[in-house]
Amino acid sequence: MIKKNGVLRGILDKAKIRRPSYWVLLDPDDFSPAKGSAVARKAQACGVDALLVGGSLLHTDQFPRFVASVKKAATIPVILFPGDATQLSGRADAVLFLSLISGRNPVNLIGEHVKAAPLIKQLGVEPISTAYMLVESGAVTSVEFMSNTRPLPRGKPKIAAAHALAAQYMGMKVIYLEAGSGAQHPVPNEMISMVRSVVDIPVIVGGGIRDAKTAVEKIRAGADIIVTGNLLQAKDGIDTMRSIAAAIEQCGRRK
Ligand code: 1GP
Repeated sequence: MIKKNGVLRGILDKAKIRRPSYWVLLDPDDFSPAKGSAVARKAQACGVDALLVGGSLLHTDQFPRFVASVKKAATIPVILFPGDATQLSGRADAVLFLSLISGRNPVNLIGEHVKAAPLIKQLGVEPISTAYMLVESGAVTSVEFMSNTRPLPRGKPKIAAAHALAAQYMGMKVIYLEAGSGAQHPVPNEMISMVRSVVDIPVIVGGGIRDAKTAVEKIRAGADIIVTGNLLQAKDGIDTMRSIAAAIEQCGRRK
């Protein structure tokens, strides 16, 4: 049973004892609501700790139904990962209240938030203030294009660390280092380490992670939570997800 407004507490408690987690992103454009239940069940059976739902640009009009069917099938937290203020549902346990702090586009820094806030209150979903930082990853990603922002240069970890520290000082609760879905290169280890060394809040890392070895590297560099998305649809994706979950669990036990 997931405690009402208890998702952030759970994330902070795990991070405090350096127990890493594995989250999987479900894009509602990739599956029908009915298929969403099946996929959620499969992911949970792999040992995934939470499910994210959302996308930079959605074509489907089935978002609320998709969230409802994922929530019905899963006992792990279902967390919204919205590309904009239209991607909300009262059925989820929490919503990453994302401010795209790597960019300078006011729409993604505060604009969508003003539209979303009253709805989030009405829906009763737990908002988790998240410093979302897009990192250069080899090619233009959907987030980069849709947000009309420039990602952080991957060879400049100090710039990333300064952003993360500013976010912590502004009161944000988690950092999300994002290479973008389908990224050619994941977020560099050096950048994760430098961000980790300046902030006390949990660090989520996603984009372009396709195997357990890479996931473990990111955890060792300082990530608290690893996110994969596309893997779900890859050949052998479920097996890979199972091995990532096991490797991440193992990292936690060694600490
Ligand atoms: C979530 O964007 C990621 O942060 C998901 O990326 O689809 O490349 O795993 P992938």
